[in-house]
Amino acid sequence: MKQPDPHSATGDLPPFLAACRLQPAAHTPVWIMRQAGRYLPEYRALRERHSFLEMMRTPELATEVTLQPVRRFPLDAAILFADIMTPLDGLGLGLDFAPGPVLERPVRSRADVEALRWRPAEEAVPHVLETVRALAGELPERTPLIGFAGAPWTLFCYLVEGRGSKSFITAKAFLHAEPEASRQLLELLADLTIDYARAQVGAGARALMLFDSWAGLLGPDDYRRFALPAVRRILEALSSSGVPRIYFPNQGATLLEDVAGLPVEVVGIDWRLPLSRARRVLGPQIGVQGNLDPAALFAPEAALREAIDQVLEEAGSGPGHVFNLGHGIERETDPAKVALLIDHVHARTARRTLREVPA
Ligand code: 1CP
Repeated sequence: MKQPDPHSATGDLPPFLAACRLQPAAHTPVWIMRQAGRYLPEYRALRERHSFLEMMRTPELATEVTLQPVRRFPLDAAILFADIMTPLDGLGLGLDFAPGPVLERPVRSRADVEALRWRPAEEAVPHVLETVRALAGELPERTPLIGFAGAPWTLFCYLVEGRGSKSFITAKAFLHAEPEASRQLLELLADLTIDYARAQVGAGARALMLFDSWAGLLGPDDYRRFALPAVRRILEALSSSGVPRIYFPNQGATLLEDVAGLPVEVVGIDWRLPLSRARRVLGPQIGVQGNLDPAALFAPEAALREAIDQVLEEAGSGPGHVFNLGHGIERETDPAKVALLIDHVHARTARRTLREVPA
């Protein structure tokens, strides 16, 4: 397992890791949720010849797709090309993508929960760890690899619903009809995720992100009863991993008081909540990641620059901001706008946090 970075005392950390540690960085680091994907012509070209599952399961292809955006843009981090459902491939529920996750045999009863057995990542998804090892060898030192997993509640949504949904009403109904079996399933998903995340760090991931895309479907009481304990257990278990932990409770503005109590370095904020307000709730010990509305990338250049400046202004001049979109990039986005975004953030924030140069 990786030790904490020996350069942390010298200010020589890559900007992404420095920001995650709330240390001054040479510039505000940028990466983009879903940065490897269909808005890139080189992704679409590969995707014409291979299914999404095939791309994820083949280390050469998954490595290539992870590197595509990093070659094209001066991004400050890479994110493993996989899906939140990938580690659940080993549960034998008949996982496919069309294009979102679809399960042949969703979990619909207490008996279904009790029948579930998970295997360690090294056995169930060795190809993912092989991809992480390949990437750790190929990526430049200044471009750390982010490993990731789905948070238990978000995985629960797909496992019980069996596919994507706006309301995930089957999954939410199961929480209320079978609270004990639900808790048991969330616990199992936490155990599996701890193993999967540790394995990614062991293979060379230098940060870990937990995607709780459907956190905002729960009111604060249900979030506290069901989703939060499983997230807390994962984050606590990963405290010894030596890498920064990022938690993204999507549409979680009303949950942030609870999130503020988690053992986490950075919280991802969706585009609905200004970063200054998130910072006030989270306090000075937690960094923020986000949160440009992905729709801003469709604005004319001048308006896009203004929207970026607005996010930087909201983030404030202190350390602990990782620039990102407030959710995944849209497929119709022009890659030239992504280049503009990254250059603009880098130019506007260059050394500002180190020497307080006036803008
Ligand atoms: O057909 C294709 O080309 C596949 C489309 C696709 C891609 C490119 C899917 C199916 N997943 C991915 C990759 C992916 N998914 C990454 C790779 C790294 C990156 O570049 O960011 C990551 C981190 C994810 C995470 C993911 N998958 C989340 C959490 C983030 C979020 O957007 O909230 C969720 C909810 C999923 C489920 C999923 N997988 C794929 C789709 C289209 C979806 C969403 C389905 C739905 O809306 O319910």
